[in-house]
Amino acid sequence: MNFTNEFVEKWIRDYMAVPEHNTMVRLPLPAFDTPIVGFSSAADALYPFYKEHIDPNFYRLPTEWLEKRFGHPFDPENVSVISWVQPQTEDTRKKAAACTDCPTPEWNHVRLHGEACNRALAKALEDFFNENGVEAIAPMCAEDFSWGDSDKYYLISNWSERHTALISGLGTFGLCDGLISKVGKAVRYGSVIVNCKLTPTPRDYTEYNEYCQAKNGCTACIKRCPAGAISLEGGHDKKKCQAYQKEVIKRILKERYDYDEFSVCGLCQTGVPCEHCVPGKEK
Ligand code: B12
Ligand code: SF4
Ligand code: SF4
Repeated sequence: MNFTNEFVEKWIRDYMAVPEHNTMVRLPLPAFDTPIVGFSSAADALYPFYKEHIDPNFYRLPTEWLEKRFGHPFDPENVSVISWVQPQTEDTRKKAAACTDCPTPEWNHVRLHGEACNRALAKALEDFFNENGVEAIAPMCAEDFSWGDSDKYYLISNWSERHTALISGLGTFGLCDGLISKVGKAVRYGSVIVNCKLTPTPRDYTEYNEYCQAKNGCTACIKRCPAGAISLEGGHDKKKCQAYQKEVIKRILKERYDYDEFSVCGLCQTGVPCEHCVPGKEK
């Protein structure tokens, strides 16, 4: 079977259009809007660049993920990465944008149950390719996906969905560390590596942080962050961010909403010019 970008994109959209595949579970609402999809070749020079940049001893190339799973070598020229963006819904975004110290339980439902849907999509797509004779792996669902400590970047993982999305033409980083996609930053990402040729999505940027408007004086995410974890000089302070999510958000969600399933913040993703578009390119 020969696969095309259009086929894969439709497969992903159709999957997410099924209500049971796209749900906040705790509320009768979809977790995400329609996904957008990008593609890259494992032979793209940015993959080895990011392996070196993040941690050459820990970060894996697309072919290394396949080789570890299937136990034989793969030709990067024939391997592709399918990367997608799952946009938060307008309702979730608006409610979070109205918050100043802690997001809504809905935002946390998306982190917990929406992310479970996102991983289920990755697993379903991985299974679909494998069943059709194309070796595939979804790193975020793999037993050997892991986080690590890094002197340079504090927290890292052996497969970064944002760096993958950047390589796949979907967007560039913002001052707060979030990746600003074509449909903005209030999103989640996912990906699957497949042993077949798909056409890489052209990147309409050359700089890794091109869409971010900090260079033109935007400080919106700095103002949105209740933890003081974002600055023009230092970018994103992950330690402060993580501590705020684990301690303050956890306490407020319990006190305000009697909610204790999960505790993430993400306030820098809403109420900012890059929330649901590339800033300056709002449709
Ligand atoms: C660890 C982790 C965290 C950590 C650290 C985040 C981080 N920035 O690394 C903590 C706990 C703080 C965290 C918090 C959040 N997270 Co988180 N997290 C992850 C995870 C598991 C791994 C991230 C990782 O691998 N980082 C690797 C390091 C290297 O990334 P980095 O330091 O940011 O990279 C910088 C450099 O590479 C540099 N850079 C890039 N290119 C170049 C080129 C050159 C030349 C140079 C010089 C530099 C440079 O810029 C990057 C950004 O500053 C991913 C899932 C995944 N596997 O991808 C989700 C993920 C990043 N998180 C996500 C989300 C949504 C969040 C939260 C909003 C919480 C929430 N759910 O509401 C907050 C947002 C915090 C913020 N301001 O970004 C989303 C990203 C959404 C987005 N728009 O980008 C992800 C991708 C999960 C997903 N499936 O969608 N998270
Ligand atoms: S809010 Fe402004 S400074 Fe922050 S990431 Fe978005 S465009 Fe960049
Ligand atoms: S997730 Fe919250 S604490 Fe972390 S940088 Fe964004 S606004 Fe600040």
